[in-house]
Amino acid sequence: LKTLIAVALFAVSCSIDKTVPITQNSIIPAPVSIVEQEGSFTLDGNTKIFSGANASEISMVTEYFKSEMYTLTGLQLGSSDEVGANSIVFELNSALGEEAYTLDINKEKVVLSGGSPAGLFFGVQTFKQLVPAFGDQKMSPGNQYVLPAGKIEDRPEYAYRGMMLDVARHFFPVADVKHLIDLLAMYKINFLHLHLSDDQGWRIEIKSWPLLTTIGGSTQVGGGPGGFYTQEDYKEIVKYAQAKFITIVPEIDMPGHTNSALAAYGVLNPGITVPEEGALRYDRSSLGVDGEATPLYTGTEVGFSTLDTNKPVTSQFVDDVVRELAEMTPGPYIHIGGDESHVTSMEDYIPFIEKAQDIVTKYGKKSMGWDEVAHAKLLPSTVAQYWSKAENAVMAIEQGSKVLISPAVKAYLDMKYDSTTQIGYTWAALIELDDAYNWDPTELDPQIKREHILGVEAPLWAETLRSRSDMEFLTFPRLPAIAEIAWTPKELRSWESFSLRINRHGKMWEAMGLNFYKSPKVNWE
Ligand code: TNX
Repeated sequence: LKTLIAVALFAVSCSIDKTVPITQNSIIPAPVSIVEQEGSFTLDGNTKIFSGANASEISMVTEYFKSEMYTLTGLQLGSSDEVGANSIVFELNSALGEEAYTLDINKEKVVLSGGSPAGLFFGVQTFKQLVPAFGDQKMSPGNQYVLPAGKIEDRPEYAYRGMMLDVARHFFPVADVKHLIDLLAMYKINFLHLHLSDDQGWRIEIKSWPLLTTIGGSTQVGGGPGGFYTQEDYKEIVKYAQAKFITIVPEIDMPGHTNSALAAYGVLNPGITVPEEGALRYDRSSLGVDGEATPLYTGTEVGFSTLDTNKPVTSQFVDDVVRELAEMTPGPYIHIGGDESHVTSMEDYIPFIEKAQDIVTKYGKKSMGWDEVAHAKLLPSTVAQYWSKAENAVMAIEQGSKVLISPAVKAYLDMKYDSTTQIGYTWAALIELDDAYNWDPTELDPQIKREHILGVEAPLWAETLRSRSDMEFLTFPRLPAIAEIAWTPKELRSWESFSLRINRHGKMWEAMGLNFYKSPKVNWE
């Protein structure tokens, strides 16, 4: 009889409060610590935001929170200047690390504390994932959402959690980049690296070298019209990303991967009239190794182009490009590329990289480069991006540099999921969702240790991409897997848990109309 009563009571209590305990959440990336508290918090039309003494400093986050809540639930939350029942309190707590936050949800109120506005922003991402809504609600002040009570303490494992988008092989307009930024913010990604130049296209306006974009930006892989960002466009992207606590890392790939620059300013192409004679300060006919004219390139080979590293005009070119880029980039890094310079001799490559690094320093920035740059003498502030060779990463570490971890075999978003994937490459690996999840930056090479690692970045190369929808398909659900590797300490990660949590994200992506890969490794029902 006792058991019967217990079962009956349990059934009654379940029907009253159907909230799943907070420990059974679907938060990605998984937070560092979660403890249950009794009861639940009801978010409704009367819930008020309180941001006390720091109101103006954190208004960017509270305003963002309100607009996100509106999209998610249809509720238009107001503010209050006192903490009453049914409040969400936002506060800064300098005892927490900059990107750390705590989220305390109890019956009466929610308290979100952040080490900085960035920490609060990441806490908002967590809160959003606890609201039982996918954004398809009708706006109604009567809507109610029950959140399980509990306390979350959270902070990122790595300072750099990034994605790279190749806008050179396929040009993505500003709206697509903003859309991607919105998606990255959900997973607490804080750097977006834009691969702004390659053989097939130059995508950023450089006012002192105008033909880079007018000629060099005029096509892309497959021969489409290409495109480029004006400096205003780029600043708009930077600003949009800043509002989501994402730093843009611009890359100009040099001295290889430069055919588009050479098509604009190589051996002078017959038929091209150089405009504005008065504006010309250098001999524009000679960035390349002399000999032949360099046509635009729309194929997908790599490693065939190089700047002539020995010409003074080349140094001037790098100086002008880096200066203009640094002027419109508030973030700390300029990426100088340096990969696959197969037609540059080592004796030319090394001094070129060192020179480029000096120019970046001169304009107040730190350099990033693909792992090959470790052949040069690196400054300790330079970051080497490990994509292919652990020995290069180790050479960088031995010089005192930090490494950014992007192994092609695990982190490349342009690899196919399996042999049937319609777009993408296979040269490094097939990368199923569990492959993208089941690895750790500290386990790639015994000489690459935790303290050498700045963070993790997932690059999306775009040779096989044609649209925003293609970009979404290769990025989701692998990007959340990489985001969890970068945010959540290794001992707290498990594929079994991730594969269950991702289900709810799939539902949300469906509601958003996102084109994601329904990996057979996950039960999406
Ligand atoms: C190698 S990764 C490249 C890129 C290609 C990519 C395609 C790297 C530093 N270089 O130029 O787009 O493979 O997967």
